[in-house]
Amino acid sequence: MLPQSLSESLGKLGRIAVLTGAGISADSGLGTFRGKDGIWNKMRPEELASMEGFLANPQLVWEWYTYRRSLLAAAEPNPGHKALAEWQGIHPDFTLITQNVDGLHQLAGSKNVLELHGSIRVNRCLNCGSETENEPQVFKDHVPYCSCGGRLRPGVVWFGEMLSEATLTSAFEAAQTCDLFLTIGTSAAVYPAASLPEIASAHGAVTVEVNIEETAFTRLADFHFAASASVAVPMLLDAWLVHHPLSILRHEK
Ligand code: BV8
Ligand code: ZN
Repeated sequence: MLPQSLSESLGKLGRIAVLTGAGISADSGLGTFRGKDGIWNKMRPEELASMEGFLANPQLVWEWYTYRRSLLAAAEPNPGHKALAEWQGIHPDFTLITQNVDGLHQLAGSKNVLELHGSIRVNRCLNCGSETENEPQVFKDHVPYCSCGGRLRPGVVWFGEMLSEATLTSAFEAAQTCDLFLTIGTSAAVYPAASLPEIASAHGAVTVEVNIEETAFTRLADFHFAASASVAVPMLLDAWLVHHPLSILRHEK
């Protein structure tokens, strides 16, 4: 049951912005990066998620992304992803920003998702810049190549790389103008994504953090929901619906 104060404030809040991280996909079977059994405990981010690491060992980096893509094949959106898609479907002023590259929000039905760190499903050519989601046809030493002869890299944002300016501008705008900011399943460790809940908090939005652990943002959050995203997010949607006449639009489960 949500605290009465949260439930009441949910009812008054018009503009909603949401930031998600790897934690929302944990219940879909995909690993997280930090925390007790995170990927970065076993491997160094600089080696696997940076251009330097890629140029030094493209085979290793492609092996890692190919492995993560194989996990995606078996991954389904969970109730956390689905509740966010439903919320957006009945409330127009709803911006979903994600650090995830897994595409599960889109699979759940979310629209206009702001993918701050790109998409693991995309291959980008280092030579001609073309982007495709198709299976590469040409490989040399286990590294895929573009039809133009250039080397391919995953279409994600690595450490030390700039994020898409348009995507980041939209994300900052949502954080600066929202009434309610939900930060879900992120350790709030990576910038500039981690600055978004800080910006929302600074301009007076109600901030709700959903995370099984405390994070660098917890001390700033108005509410910390210590539960799995696949349980907590549907509960937040239910609480919000109680105050919104739109609930008649909600299709029966
Ligand atoms: C940039 C590639 C300009 C894609 C990733 C010093 C200070 C501040 C910033 C910096 C600094 N030094 C360098 C920087 C900038 C750097 C940065 O922030 N570094 C950090 C580590 C200090 N940022 C950048 O480089 C960015 N670019 O700033 O450009 C620039 C350029 C040069 C120099 C300076 C600035 C680019 C950042 C993007 C990096 N790319 N990965 C991929 O392969 O996925 S980062 C990686 O971390 C992923 O992308 C991931 O999205 C991101 C964030 O991780 P989270 O999603 O939060 O996941 P995490 O595992 O950490 O946390 C999961 C959480 O879920 C946990 O809290 C856990 O408790 C919780 N959880 C688990 N299960 C559940 C759950 N919660 C709810 N329910 C559950 N069931
Ligand atoms: Zn090319």
